[in-house]
Amino acid sequence: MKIYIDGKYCEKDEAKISVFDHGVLYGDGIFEGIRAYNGRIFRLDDHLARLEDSANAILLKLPIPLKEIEKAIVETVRVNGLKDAYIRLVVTRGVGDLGLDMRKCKGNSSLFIIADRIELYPEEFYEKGLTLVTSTIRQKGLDQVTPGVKSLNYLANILARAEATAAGAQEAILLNATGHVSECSGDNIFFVKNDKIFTPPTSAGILVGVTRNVVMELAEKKLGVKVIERNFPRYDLYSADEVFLTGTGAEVIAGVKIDGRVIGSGAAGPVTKKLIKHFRDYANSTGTPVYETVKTK
Ligand code: PXG
Repeated sequence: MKIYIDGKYCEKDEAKISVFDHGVLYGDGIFEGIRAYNGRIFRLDDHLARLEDSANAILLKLPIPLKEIEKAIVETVRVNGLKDAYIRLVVTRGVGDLGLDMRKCKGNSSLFIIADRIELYPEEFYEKGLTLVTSTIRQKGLDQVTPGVKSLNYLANILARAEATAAGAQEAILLNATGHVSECSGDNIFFVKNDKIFTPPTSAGILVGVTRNVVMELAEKKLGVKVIERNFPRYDLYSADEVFLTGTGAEVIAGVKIDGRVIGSGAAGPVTKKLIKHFRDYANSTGTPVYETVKTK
């Protein structure tokens, strides 16, 4: 496996960064999780735009222009010979001293890109759905570093996921400070009630998922249903006809049991199944090509 670090490709064992990097010392940095399907990178522009927004929000200057980051992502998938891949891109503040002052990171920020095979939920989960629990951990408030920034501070999400695992569930739902549903530890959340689809608005404190946006588009275009963004308590999930999650890793997947309550039929429902199919068809038919060379006359 070849890993991109600041313009060079190294073998996995040699892919290392400094212990003085503020990404390690303080979680000072940002990341993106991106998929490639069948030799094409899915919604790369959306991921790059979110990366740029995250960088701007934390006063981080990207080490190279976005266009060059795009090239590096494509190249990293290419040198690893992957068609279907999970791409993890990280930008850290770079090397500094032991203080919090970001001005002490005198060099550039650091960029590394890993392209690997993807670990997915087994296919049967797309039929039978996931078990979810509500986490005791609250979503970060909007007056903190907004959950919209995909920062390297993922401890709350990791601990929420650990609560799910301890309860025999696959994902954890995070409520925000007002008790409304925000999102899951690594996925956005939707529910279906009486043929309407709902999802929390950005003001609930969510990462604005690339998959979330695609699914909202597909719901409107393919099912003729406009997704309603509004705040809701977890009781709306308990009484929903269907609940589903969206994320780069999971794509679209049902949540069929929440805090011990069975949701709808207890398996992936008709709307979720349609969206799973439309999403897969779309993901396999679009994206930035990794291998096709531009034809010149
Ligand atoms: N909320 C959170 C907190 C996330 O981390 C999403 C929503 C969905 O966003 P996208 O843009 O992926 O639709 C995420 C994304 C992993 C992994 O390794 C996690 C994510 C994405 C890819 C891989 O667990 N989370």
